[in-house]
Amino acid sequence: MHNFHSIITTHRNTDFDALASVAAANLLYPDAKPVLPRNLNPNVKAFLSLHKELFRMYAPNEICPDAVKHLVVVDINRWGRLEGLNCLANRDDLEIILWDHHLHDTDILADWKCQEAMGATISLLARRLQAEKIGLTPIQATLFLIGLYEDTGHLTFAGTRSDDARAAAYLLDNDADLGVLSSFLRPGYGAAHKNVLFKMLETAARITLNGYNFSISQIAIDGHIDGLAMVVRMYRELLNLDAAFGIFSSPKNKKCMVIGRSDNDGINVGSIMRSLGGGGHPGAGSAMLKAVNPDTIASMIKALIQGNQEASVQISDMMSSPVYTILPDTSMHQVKTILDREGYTGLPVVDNKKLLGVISKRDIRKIKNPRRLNAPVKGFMNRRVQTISPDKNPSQAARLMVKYDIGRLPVLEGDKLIGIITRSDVMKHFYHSLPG
Ligand SMILES: [Mn+2]
Repeated sequence: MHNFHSIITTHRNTDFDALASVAAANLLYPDAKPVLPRNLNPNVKAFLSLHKELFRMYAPNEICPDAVKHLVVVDINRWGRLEGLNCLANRDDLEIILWDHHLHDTDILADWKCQEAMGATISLLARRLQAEKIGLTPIQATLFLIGLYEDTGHLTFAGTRSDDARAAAYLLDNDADLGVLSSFLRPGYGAAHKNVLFKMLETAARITLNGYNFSISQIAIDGHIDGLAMVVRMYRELLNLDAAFGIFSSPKNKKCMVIGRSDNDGINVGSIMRSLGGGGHPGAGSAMLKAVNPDTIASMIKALIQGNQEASVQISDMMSSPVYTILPDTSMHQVKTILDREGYTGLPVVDNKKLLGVISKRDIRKIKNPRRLNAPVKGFMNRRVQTISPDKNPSQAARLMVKYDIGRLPVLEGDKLIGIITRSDVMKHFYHSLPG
């Protein structure tokens, strides 16, 4: 038993961001001793067994909690996720410092904290290390970059911030080793993983809801299998789904492990998992449920995705309205004049608010005989028009535009034209910071 006065700790199921943050905090608070939960992610365990001498860590049962007066918590903000230290929650003589990139559900009330929306906690700590000009060894820089890349999906997840990229640059400047990094970020794919993946491929149905394609696989497993998150990610990539969810039930201990991976802004796995009592980021998350039927969990996920969607942007919020339209008897000559004058590439043809077709500049260019320009537009317009309804979302509009190679979609309520949505409206939505 050690009577440490000052300790640094992090969450159970310790991932690389958590381990890296503990090691980085140790550079900022050299008097504090790192205390690591015994429950580690498998690749973290592999890393530590290889680097045992370099990162001296203590287990919670090796220290005496009563002696602790100064606590540094990294990459987590809830007492319940710490190991063996819950008894510290009610102490009022404890000074607490918190470093975390999770903003929700905080119940560790810190005396000082750095809690910011960031792709990884290690980026917050790296920013401070850089500012304080504290030197890093290549091994430290490598570990920190592994944590950063794991939590940000190599800087691609939606929660990634510019400070994450700056931290990555700083760690590369300090000789982070990309070879070592990729060997730890690509965990082993073994027979157990193959079995689970094949079961998922055999059983899971593709679900389409509000224009999103996702799947919910329900797989019974025998005991605990490490690395299921990797299998869910592989499955999502193989089937090119917006999101994939795995409900892994272990009938023996009546527990369900739920793991989600998403590649689409519209399906926020982190918020879905928080609703299920777990946590995570927009692109990745998990939850552990006890004594809940897997079918119930599957319908909860579906309901959450549906609910998520209803709250998000609809076509009616971003369409242009009213729409410049022309009547079916307008001559092609007039149509050409209007298109040139207004700078449109196409116009809907409408009679009494009812959409009859669409005429585009391309259609006019195809006319070789100039005398035909006197004929009405109804003989030239395209009557098979792709349309969209106002309650759909921008992803669905984008999909139709890509699929049919069209730059605008009339928005119909029933058969009435109520607006139009263009490729640039959709682009503006996806690139939140485009002007206009
Ligand atoms: Mn993290």
